[in-house]
Amino acid sequence: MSVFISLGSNLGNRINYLQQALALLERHEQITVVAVSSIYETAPVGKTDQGWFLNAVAELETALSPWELLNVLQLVERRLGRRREERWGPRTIDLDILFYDRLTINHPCLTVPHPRAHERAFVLVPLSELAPDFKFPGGKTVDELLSELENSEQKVLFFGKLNDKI
Ligand code: A4P
Ligand code: MG
Repeated sequence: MSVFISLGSNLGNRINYLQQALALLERHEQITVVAVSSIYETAPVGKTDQGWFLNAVAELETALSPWELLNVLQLVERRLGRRREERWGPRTIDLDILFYDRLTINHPCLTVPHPRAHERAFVLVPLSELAPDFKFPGGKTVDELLSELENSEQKVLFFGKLNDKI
């Protein structure tokens, strides 16, 4: 299955956390990292009194079910020192499933497609590098949603390519 995930970090050595998360996913027998976007430095959304994030999006190919994949993402988060304290608070690494093929899941513990992805520049900007024409459930493409956000206040600055930073 083709899967898109988002990666975010705003604590400690942020670039290192993104890189380590991808390395751990790549090491999993049933996960292949197909593509990784550039990294963007982004102003915090939701809870705004915290440090800026580094965000990226990756495309995975996996035979794992969505629930198995969620489990692996949470294991990786824990290995990288993620502590679940406050919702939307600072974190070493946050790994979210954006899309799992064309599947829709509505469960309190797993909502796919990610319910807030379409309104978040920190997701749409990196996603548009990998899949600009990918259609969201409402029928709009990544680039269409992005152009609707043009006048929003969300700050997303190009930070660099992962390979140039490590
Ligand atoms: N969960 C449900 N659906 C999913 C999914 N598609 N992928 C559940 C992953 N997890 C999913 O997540 C809480 C629960 O969501 C999990 O137990 C899982 O079962 P969490 O990672 O513990 O908590 P969280 O990340 O604080 O909450 P949430 O709701 O995932 O937050 P958001 O909406 O993802 O926001 N600003 C910038 N600039 N960059 C960011 O990366 N991230 C957030 C987190 C807020 N502001 C940000 C950023
Ligand atoms: Mg999360």
